[in-house]
Amino acid sequence: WGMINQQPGNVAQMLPAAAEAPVITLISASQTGNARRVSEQLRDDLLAAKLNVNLVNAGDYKFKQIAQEKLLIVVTSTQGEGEPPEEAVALHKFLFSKKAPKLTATAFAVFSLGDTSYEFFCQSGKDFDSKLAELGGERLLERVDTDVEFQPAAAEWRAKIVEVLKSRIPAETPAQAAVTATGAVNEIFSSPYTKEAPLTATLAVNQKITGRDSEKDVRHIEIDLGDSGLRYQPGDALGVWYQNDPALVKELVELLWLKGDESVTVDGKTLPLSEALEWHFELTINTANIVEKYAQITRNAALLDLVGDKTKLQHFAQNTPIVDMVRYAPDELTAEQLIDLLRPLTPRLYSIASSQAEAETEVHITVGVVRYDIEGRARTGGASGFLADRLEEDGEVRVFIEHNDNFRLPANPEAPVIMIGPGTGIAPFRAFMQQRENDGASGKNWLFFGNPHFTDDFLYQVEWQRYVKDGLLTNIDLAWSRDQQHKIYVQDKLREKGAELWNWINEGAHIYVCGDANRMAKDVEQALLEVVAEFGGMDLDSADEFLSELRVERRYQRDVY
Ligand code: 2AM
Repeated sequence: WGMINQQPGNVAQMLPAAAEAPVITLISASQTGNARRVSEQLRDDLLAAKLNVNLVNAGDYKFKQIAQEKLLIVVTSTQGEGEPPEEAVALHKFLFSKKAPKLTATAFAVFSLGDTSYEFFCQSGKDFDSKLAELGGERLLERVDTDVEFQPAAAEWRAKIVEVLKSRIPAETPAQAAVTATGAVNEIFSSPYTKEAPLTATLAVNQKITGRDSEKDVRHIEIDLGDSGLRYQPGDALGVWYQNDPALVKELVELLWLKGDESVTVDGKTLPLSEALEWHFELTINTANIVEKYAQITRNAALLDLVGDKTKLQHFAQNTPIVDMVRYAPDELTAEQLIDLLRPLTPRLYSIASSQAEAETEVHITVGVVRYDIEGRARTGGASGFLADRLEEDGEVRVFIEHNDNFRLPANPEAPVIMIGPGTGIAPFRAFMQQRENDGASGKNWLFFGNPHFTDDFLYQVEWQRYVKDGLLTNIDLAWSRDQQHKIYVQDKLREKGAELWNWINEGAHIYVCGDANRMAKDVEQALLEVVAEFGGMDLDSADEFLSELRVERRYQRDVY
């Protein structure tokens, strides 16, 4: 490739015949579907340019052969504290391990999706980009890091990378390109409803399922899909578009000495400011970027001070909703200035808590309502507040299905299933059990659940008890963290039951973890490692490899957030 670089005019002559032209491998590493959408668009662009491309999900990618790649594109998002999306964890681990090969024959490029409200913005993209270079790969194009509004930057980057790749390989006949591509793409059954064109559904049930004395407000929400024909599978998530609280919009508008009836333009449409704020902009989550922009507009001394200190700035942004930042440093803004400051509203994804085998035209979700207090003012999460407090029965809500092939029941109905889901992490396991009951799946099932108190926080208690009674749920282990002096968590239960867990794993069990990514999922993984090490008679490094193998075999799957 080095030689070809220096003689771009001779590329066609120096390469083998078109049929053997290097295939572009396009790895899609997606958490919420956005990276997947960008990857599909890029695949279509490459096909249109008559280039031979193989689009593969990170979880399906045979990464041990990565050194054989000639042209490698990675489109990745980031989750939690700078981690790669779940499906790319094994690939990421491999590249950062001692086993990573030299990539002297590989030219690569990385496109990175992220969210500036997180401290480790786009870290996964940065990791892949720097690691591929460090291993000897040649960077074809500079990486781009994007915020939630990624589409314009993605379109620009796609156009650039297509040009770069065109200059690298001679175009093939369209037929050849198409064959390779269709073979590689596993199209999910398509639905007319998407993130951009959601289904208007209605709220059927909104029931608080935590007790009166609980510190938490968790809702069981049932949404009626009507005769839409919308289909989903256990493991999928429901995307929910929401309306910001009109009272919050009013508060914000008044603090900025605006009226709310000013005309603004959003996506080419003119509408009143208040309506734009209610439906089109993120109002609940603040970011360092927004604080910085607001500091520049207002020239507020205290805010400008923060801008000089990244840690303090991040801390302030994370703990001060936009409206409270404005209250802290009030100013007069034009409607245009306010709109420019904000990020577009994005839908929230909730793990689906029902199986269609049972819920039919309904979809159920388990929503932990975000409620907190800033200087005596009650604040609620955007989507959870909308679902719990503002959406009336039969009220309209726009939804879509986000398919998640990285969280699926075993294909084999006899395989044992281990489910670890404290808090609202219980949701997909309710769907799993409904499905397994409907399928008459004979495999054993084991649930690990935890929450603060038995009396107030045992989500779906009656259902679990019935499953135990009917023999569908073989084992249930409960960790009530605050029902005794010392904390007990699901990972403690895992350690306690280590010997039996190891037996289940040897019998081919699939392990699923759902819930909090930052603390729970990490602590649970550590406990699993220790169990594997102790009862499998391995050191921790071998246990780590064992768990990676399980991941690759789809026997260790996580849906963590
Ligand atoms: P705590 O809030 O009493 O500490 C669901 O949120 C449950 O998960 C709660 O019981 C909560 O306990 C618990 N939890 C908090 N941190 C955890 C961790 N690191 N690992 C596992 N469970 C945790």
